[in-house]
Amino acid sequence: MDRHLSRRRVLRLAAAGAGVAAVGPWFLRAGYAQAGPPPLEKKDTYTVGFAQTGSNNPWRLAETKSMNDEATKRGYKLIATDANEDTAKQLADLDSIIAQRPDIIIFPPRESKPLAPAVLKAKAAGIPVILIDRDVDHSVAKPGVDYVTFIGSDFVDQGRRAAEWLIEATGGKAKIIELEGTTGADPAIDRKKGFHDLILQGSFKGTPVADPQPGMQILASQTGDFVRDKGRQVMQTLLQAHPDVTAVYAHNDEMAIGAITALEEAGRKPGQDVILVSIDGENAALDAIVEGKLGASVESSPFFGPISFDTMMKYANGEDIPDWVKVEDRFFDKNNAKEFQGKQY
Ligand code: GYE
Repeated sequence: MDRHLSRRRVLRLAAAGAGVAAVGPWFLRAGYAQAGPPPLEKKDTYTVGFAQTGSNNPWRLAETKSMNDEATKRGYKLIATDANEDTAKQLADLDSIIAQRPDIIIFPPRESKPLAPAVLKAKAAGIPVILIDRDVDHSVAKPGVDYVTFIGSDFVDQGRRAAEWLIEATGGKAKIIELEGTTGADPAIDRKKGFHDLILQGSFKGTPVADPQPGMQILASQTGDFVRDKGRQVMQTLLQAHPDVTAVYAHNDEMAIGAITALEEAGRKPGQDVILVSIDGENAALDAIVEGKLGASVESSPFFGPISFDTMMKYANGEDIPDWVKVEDRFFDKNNAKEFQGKQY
């Protein structure tokens, strides 16, 4: 056997080889209990399970459309569900998808810990899983072992980039309100981490990258659930407790736009006396940047259709898939927002 084959590839080849001689579910075959994710057969067409978390913001809608469009383009059948931003419903949706036995399941886990067992369930049913846009807790389910891969952004890095921009824009002096994403969601955990590391410790992933920032103070952090109106409401409340706020870090654009409304309703001038930075890069955010109300937005792309199906095909072809298929993100601020205005989602 070629020593240069990776362990994962060896396991996958072993599992595939076992299919020729043995009968019964692949995961029960002797010696393959430790094998990686269930294999995916090469076929002309596929049935793909897609369990969306919800449809309450433009980002989610753009992602769903991207998955639908790509499935249609390739002539694949999509079994799609929408959990209405309810973690228990997403678990139930996945149970029902598993029962329909699709060839593969591709989904964004709403929360990283509660959804990890669903990945193990799919594996036990012999259905490979690709996670997109949010990851699960690796202490429960592991990429390359329990599921094929995680396709998505580096959320810690997004938080770092937002912090770097804010330090620069405020000259290292700011009183910050942080509007967090959905509690327990991978991007909310990591976007907080990347930002806090840089602001509070002057370090990134354990390595010093900037001077400690004694002038940057985080006044309060609270979840706005990645939703515009919740962002507005939370900002309204936090503004009363912290009228001295001079900056807002929102984990997504929708909450930043909600915060802009709350600030304006309170007679404040977003972009002037309160500087805002957020993440995603949706059309409404580009408009707000051009209007001078939002300072910058770190991109987090929702267009997972093409990359999901390409990765799935590579897996079916027996190619090596890294544990993390990283999506590279651009950065939008007043220097380039006009150029992308109306071209996003
Ligand atoms: O930033 C946010 C959405 O999981 C990366 O979820 C995604 C995030 C995205 O609701 O707008």
